[in-house]
Amino acid sequence: MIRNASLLLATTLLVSAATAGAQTAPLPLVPMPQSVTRGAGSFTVSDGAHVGTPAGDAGAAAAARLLAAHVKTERGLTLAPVQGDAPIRFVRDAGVTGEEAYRLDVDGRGIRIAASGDRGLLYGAMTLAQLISPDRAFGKPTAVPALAIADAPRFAWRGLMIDPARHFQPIEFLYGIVDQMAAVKLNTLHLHLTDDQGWRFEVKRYPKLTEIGAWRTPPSSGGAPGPRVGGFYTQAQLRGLVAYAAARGVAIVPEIDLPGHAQALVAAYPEHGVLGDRPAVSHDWGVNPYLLNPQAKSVRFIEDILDELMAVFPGTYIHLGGDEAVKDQWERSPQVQAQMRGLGLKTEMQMQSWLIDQFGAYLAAKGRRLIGWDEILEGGLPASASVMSWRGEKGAVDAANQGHDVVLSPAPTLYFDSLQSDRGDEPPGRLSIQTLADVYKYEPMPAGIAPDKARHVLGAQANSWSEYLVTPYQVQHVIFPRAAALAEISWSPKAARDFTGFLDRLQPQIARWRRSGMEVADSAFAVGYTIQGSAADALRANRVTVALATQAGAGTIRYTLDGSVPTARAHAYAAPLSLTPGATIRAAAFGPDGAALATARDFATSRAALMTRDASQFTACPRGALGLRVPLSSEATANAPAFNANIFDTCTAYPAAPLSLSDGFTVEVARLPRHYGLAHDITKVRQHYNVTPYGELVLTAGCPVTDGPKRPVLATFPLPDPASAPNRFRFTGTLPAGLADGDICMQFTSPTSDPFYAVERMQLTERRK
Ligand code: TNX
Repeated sequence: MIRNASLLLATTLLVSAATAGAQTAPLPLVPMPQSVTRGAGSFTVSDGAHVGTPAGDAGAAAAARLLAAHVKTERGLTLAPVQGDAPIRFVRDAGVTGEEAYRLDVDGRGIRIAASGDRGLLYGAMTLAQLISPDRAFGKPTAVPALAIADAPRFAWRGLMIDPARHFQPIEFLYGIVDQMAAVKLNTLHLHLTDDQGWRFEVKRYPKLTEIGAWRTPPSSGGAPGPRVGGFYTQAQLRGLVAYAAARGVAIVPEIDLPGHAQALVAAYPEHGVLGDRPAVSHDWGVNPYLLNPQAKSVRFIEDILDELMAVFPGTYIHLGGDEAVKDQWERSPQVQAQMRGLGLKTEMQMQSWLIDQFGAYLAAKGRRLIGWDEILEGGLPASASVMSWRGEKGAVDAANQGHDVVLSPAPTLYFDSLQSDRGDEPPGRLSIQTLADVYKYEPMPAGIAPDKARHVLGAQANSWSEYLVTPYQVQHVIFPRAAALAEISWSPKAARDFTGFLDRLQPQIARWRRSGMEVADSAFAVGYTIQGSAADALRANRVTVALATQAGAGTIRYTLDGSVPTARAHAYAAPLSLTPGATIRAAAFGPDGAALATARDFATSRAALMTRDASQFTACPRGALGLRVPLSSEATANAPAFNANIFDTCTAYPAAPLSLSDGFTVEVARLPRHYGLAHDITKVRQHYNVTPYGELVLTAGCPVTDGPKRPVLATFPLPDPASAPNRFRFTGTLPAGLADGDICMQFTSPTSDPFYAVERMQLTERRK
């Protein structure tokens, strides 16, 4: 009896705690709405629930269908859109002002989404889809807590750029991106449709743009040409995409990049190039010299292309690039120089400005607006042109203060080709690491814009440049989950920013993305390992102390030492683990609901492992040099192997190596294609003295650059003939006794032409006592 009473009491306490929890638990919403008021009670949404829309309201019906589609995929519940009234209903309300604004009210009797605009109804639907899919009870009814949401975006341009020019992606991939942009209220998809490496937009009047310009033949790893790669979108395909995106509130901004990044165009139509030669479609990343000719017939050629582009893309903005156009070809062309004199232009920058003006005026006459990368500011800009600022924020500040509309898209923070962690399992990209937190911290309204000019800041955009993103998997990996941070900084009020709260709200969104088939990086939540003190000390003491942490600092870390996969019941990590070298630590972070936030990662503590370092653990020499994390070849589709490399000085260092304990080593080396257009930066590439024809790998104790010029050479290995050697090989050598612990510098002295080399891994062998 007494036992029963206490059981009853315990149950009552549990229930009331759970109810209180439901009212205060963070709502699973990303981006955070402008205002949320919680109420009492809830409304339960079950399988088969009706969703009503006003008779004859096509926009509301579309929003209801989208709601049903998301809830089906993300929560396993089938909702039934109907005309007329229902407990869940969409209504038009002229009092909710703003095309993207909506109100969402939930009480015990039902759910009401109200908006004046189609996009408002749509965003209300996306918010409700998130409220319905917070937990893992797939297919089960869900109680949506009572609340009142009044929501509208902070910025009008919430953009994402996809770069199918560098690596072509199938059209279906873009459909998936549009779906997931809409889910987090991103509304602008910028398609970088042309570049040196490929032309992806079908132009009926100039078919060679895609017959020739859509395909390139990258060198294979042996140096011989590999199979051609590429592809393009037909106008019919793009029209379909535009309509699909419009129905999800997403406008597509097409980009034709000019006058630089135009090598594919010149490959197809050399008569619109500058010097008359016909290049191949480029397989060199970076900055290539081929420019569009500013002559009258080439201006008309582009206008013809723009006519076809505008017929496919009905949106206001047309992006015409303007970035990284080195002017060597214009400088060398008597014809371009004569044109400049004729126009009274003194510099090639002014020539670029003039050219952009021609197109700006052409677009304006058709009711469109030109937008370009911030370089278009340099020689003066037509008033109607808008600027996408990528070289930091200065372009945006200058442009907005001059009265131009601007979009903030600064490298490296909003460059999604920047790696999101320093993990060794991160796929290739730029080594300037921009974490989820970095994106979340970004403030799209730069200081320095006069208050009366703030309205010129249209919003923010992230760019997933795709030199190193070959597969849809890889593109998705850089976009998700950082797109959620982008969505929140561009939609939510600035005052609502709260990274910890965001991390909680992000988990359900990650689950939704995964259920929708997206690859979502777990880099921010995966456990990373740091040896405390030096590896040498650990080896000497036969005791290693390892700290475990996740980048985002979310969840409880749990680990095993017996090789089993950690579960929510595994040991909770509280303080650095002090171990006798040998075991492998396997750890993962778990959320409050006991779900793992990331796949478990391993850390081997064997003595051999403590003496091994791989590419992601090396430091650049000189430290801080521009770094890339590159695949073995430009078309490699696997995430690994990936090599951290500084293409300006192929030197890398094994930091704080336990040399005093080592008697030998193995270095694993990869030969990589040097396929970079460096333009004027070519002078920054460091050539080191080579003795043998293909150069050597020189190992020194300490780095000549940082530790003084004369460093003891530990070993020298001539590099094999690239024409016949495999592209991965290894060198082994011995080390003398008596060396002090310290950096091992690994310098390649190969000629600075193609190829170059990177170290994949270095393993030291332990000296027997
Ligand atoms: C610079 S940003 C570029 C692109 C590259 C990108 C790589 C810009 C307008 N031009 O061509 O893909 O860096 O991060």
